[in-house]
Amino acid sequence: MVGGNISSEKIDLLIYGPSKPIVDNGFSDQFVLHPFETIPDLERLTPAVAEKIRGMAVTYNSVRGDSKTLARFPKMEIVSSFGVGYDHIDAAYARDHNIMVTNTPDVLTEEVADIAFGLLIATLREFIKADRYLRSGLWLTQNFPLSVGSLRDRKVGMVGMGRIGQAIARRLDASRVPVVYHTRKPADGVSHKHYPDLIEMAKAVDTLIVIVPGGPSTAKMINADVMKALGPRGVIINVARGSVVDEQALISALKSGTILAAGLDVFEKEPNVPDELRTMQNVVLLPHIGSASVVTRNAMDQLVVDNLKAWFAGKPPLTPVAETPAKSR
Ligand code: NAP
Ligand code: 8YV
Repeated sequence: MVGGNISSEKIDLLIYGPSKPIVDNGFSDQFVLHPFETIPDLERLTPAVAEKIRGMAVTYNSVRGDSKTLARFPKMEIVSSFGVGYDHIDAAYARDHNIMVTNTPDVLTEEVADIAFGLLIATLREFIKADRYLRSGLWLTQNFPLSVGSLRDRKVGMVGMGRIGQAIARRLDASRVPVVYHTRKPADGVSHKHYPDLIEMAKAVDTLIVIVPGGPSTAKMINADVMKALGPRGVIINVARGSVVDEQALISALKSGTILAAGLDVFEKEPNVPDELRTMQNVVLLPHIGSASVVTRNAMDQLVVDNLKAWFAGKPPLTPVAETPAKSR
């Protein structure tokens, strides 16, 4: 089925999260926008306004569409969320309460794959250490030591082989790096070897690139046993969610030499990153920048707007999440 009824009545939207020009300026005067930037801000929302809200744009995952939040809006029809990952939205609650949820897939796929591939090379070839070495003047005294890591002798196990996983695999294929993958079921149209068992795959490779959704089904799936199976040449690249890797187990494994190195774009309690990680030399740390270019973030913001506009024009949403397919309403 399709979106909300079209009428001359004004449509009240909650804009929840940081202000974004594309969102703030993206709606005609048929819409009334109610901006609330932070979780404490939302506490100031009056029941009289909450009663009128029919749609919600979640502009960043620093705010949450959990069941308690969604329950405040009796007339809510659609939550249009920023980001392909939507572990900050209670999609099961939304489904059970006839609320459509949309996300922003595809428009960020290649950008995130670039970051994953770049992070892998930066970790193996020690870009950050080499940059610091040059700046400190040490190159004047001797050459930078050869990197232990190289893409040339690696075999990569992808944890997740969806849109972004496949885009990363394409980059690895072009670089002649052998790739296998673990998911719950084999991915359609993917010719790489599938491992239904993560530990078995970790034993067979020396590098893991993690790109699965967050949430309960993947929580801490990269645990101490997986790290042990990966072994002392092991490298872990996490561009998925911090929740997917057991951060304490990772710190121990990096310290003890159970694995060699890690490249991380995401962390358990962002933006807080444990001091132990921040002081380690065998990690490359990025502040969750997988999709963070102007061009890609603009495309994501636009899709947040376009999903709401399609819905309130009586059309199917452009990118509904799996829990609330367009036909479910
Ligand atoms: P997608 O197309 O839905 O792919 C998800 C992949 O994960 C599928 O291959 C899926 O296969 C697999 N998967 C899901 N649950 C699993 C489980 N319990 N065990 C093993 N494999 C599982 O999603 P996408 O567009 O590639 O995005 C993936 C995730 O990347 C997002 O959800 C988000 O968390 C993260 N992300 C991060 C950034 C960043 O800035 N760092 C940017 C964008 C996205 P099966 O269903 O067969 O298991
Ligand atoms: C965003 C992401 O930075 O799309 C995702 O799942 O992790 C990133 O693109 C994040 O969603 C910010 O809200």
